[in-house]
Amino acid sequence: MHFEPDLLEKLRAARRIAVFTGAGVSGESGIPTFRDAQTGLWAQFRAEDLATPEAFRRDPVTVWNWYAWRRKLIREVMPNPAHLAIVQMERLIEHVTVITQNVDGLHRRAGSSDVVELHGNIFDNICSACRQPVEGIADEAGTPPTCPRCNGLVRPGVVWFGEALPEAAWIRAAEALESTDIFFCVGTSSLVEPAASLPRDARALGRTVIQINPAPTSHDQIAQYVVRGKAGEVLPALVRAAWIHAA
Ligand code: BV8
Ligand code: ZN
Repeated sequence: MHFEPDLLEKLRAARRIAVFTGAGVSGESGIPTFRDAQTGLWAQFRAEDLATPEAFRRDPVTVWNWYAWRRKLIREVMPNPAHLAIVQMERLIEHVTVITQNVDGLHRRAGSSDVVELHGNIFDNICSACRQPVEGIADEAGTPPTCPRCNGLVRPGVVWFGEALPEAAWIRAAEALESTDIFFCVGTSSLVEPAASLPRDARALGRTVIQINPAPTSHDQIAQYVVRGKAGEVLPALVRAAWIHAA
């Protein structure tokens, strides 16, 4: 895989790197992306129609079971070479911040030490009524458990469409943009706001923006570099070309 020499130069000179990731980074672990058609039982649903407070209010059992199916799938897969290449970067430069839209927790499982989960984590549970975290839930399929404090229905601790992103996560993402030299945009269709504004903000701050995606996206023109390919192939090759073979 060939990379532009000045891209490799910029990576070698970088002290701090931010890696903004979407569902495409977990694709090679076997987790379907949102743009992929849902499979099996869930084929007739669209993620956007299930990942909403209204869907949970209307049909809590179906929404709870969709998450139980996803949680089971995620437990059975492993981080892939894309996640691992990002961990390897941490050992080669001063600091790497992962800003992820993914709720699957695979960056942390791979070993990334600074992960901002913009849309929460699918294994967290909160009460849909009092919003308190609920620990120790057996989160298999069935009906949603009830909150020990107020008896409200328990729901996954993720950000649904129409809900605000966690303030703390948004602040950490903005801080990462302030201090980073390089901003990778990997495996995201950049359709979901406000996360999709981050690559634009990074470019406006004068950061080097590198887009990695096998398909064109609306953010290609924001990036100084667009690498067409799979994250699990491009990221390991880029780490080797920039830092390993350079030595
Ligand atoms: C908010 C958690 C306001 C849940 C998620 C109309 C226009 C514009 C915006 C809106 C609108 N109507 C509503 C909105 C706002 C809405 C939004 O953006 N909607 C979109 C659909 C238009 N946003 C929200 O509602 C947000 N909240 O705005 O609140 C507010 C403010 C204050 C106070 C109150 C309210 C909340 C958004 C968060 C939603 N939750 N996830 C769960 O997971 O169950 S988002 C969910 O979808 C994922 O987390 C992910 O972020 C997103 C999908 O995006 P991607 O990650 O990019 O994945 P996708 O499948 O789209 O693309 C995959 C990419 O990978 C592709 O490009 C593909 O080519 C590439 N790829 C494939 N294979 C590979 C690969 N790349 C590399 N390697 C490979 N091997
Ligand atoms: Zn409660």
